[in-house]
Amino acid sequence: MIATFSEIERCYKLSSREFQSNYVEKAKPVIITGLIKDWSCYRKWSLEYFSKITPELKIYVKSFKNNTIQLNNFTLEEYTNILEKFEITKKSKSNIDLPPYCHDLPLFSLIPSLIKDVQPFPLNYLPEWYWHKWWRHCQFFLGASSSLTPLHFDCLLTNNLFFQISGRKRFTLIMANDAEYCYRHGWRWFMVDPENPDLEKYPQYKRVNPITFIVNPGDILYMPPGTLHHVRSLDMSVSFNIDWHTKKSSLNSLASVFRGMPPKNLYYNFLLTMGLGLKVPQSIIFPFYKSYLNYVS
Ligand SMILES: O=C(O)CCC(=O)C(=O)O
Ligand SMILES: [Fe+2]
Repeated sequence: MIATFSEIERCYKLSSREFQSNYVEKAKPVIITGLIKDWSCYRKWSLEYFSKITPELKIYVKSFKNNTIQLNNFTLEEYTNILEKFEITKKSKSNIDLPPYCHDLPLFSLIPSLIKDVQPFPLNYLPEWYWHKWWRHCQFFLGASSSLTPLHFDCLLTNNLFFQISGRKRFTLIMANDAEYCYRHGWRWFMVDPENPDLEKYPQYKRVNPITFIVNPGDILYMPPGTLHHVRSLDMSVSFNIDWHTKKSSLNSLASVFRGMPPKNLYYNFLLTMGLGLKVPQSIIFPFYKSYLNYVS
């Protein structure tokens, strides 16, 4: 079956059964509202708060330029100062350079005291295999207003639950079966810019049905495996995600070796399949898997 959707659904407090049967099994994206409104992180988390707890924490940040990713290192304090200065300067000056983006940082492992700020966590949306120390699989995104993640799919072809904590983001989603019209480069990036598509250069993009919408603080966005996404921050923003397989998606991901998935990704997917399919516990898999959390691809 070919899935095309013209808009994103917004559902208030989905039960885990509805989530599985109406969205995960149908590979249909959805925004879940109302479920995490009592988390204490909304009151507490700001870039300043993170930086005050661990000013010396060394982080890496990314700049997406000309289809490459440049990496830089800062302390958390240095980085938050850069963002603050940017937001102030931006009010009076239009042509200032966008700061780099702190993108895919496993912050719960680096600052474990943050885990208590996202309780109760909707574990029943995830396969039981992930319940043990689920937070180890989360990646954070901290960045300035206007930050951009160019069009891509998540590199292990996992499901993605994305939690927006502060600031808004504009997402454009393209379903996996339209990827062939988006001009892939490398394994998971795409040449087309959905905000300003160049149809002379990329004429096949006319066939695509993108969905664009805004994700607000307190929203959870679900993206099925292989969904292309382009993400523009509209404000200074804090978000995190958890990427996860079902047994079925882990097996599908292994088959992607025939579609160009790099051997390293295959290795990580093999480990996850051992966990989800053969029930090898996290305590055995995770030591081999954990380098994935710092894998830039
Ligand atoms: O929020 C962003 O800028 C990117 C999010 C993303 O690509 C993801 O969650 O996989
Ligand atoms: Fe992504």
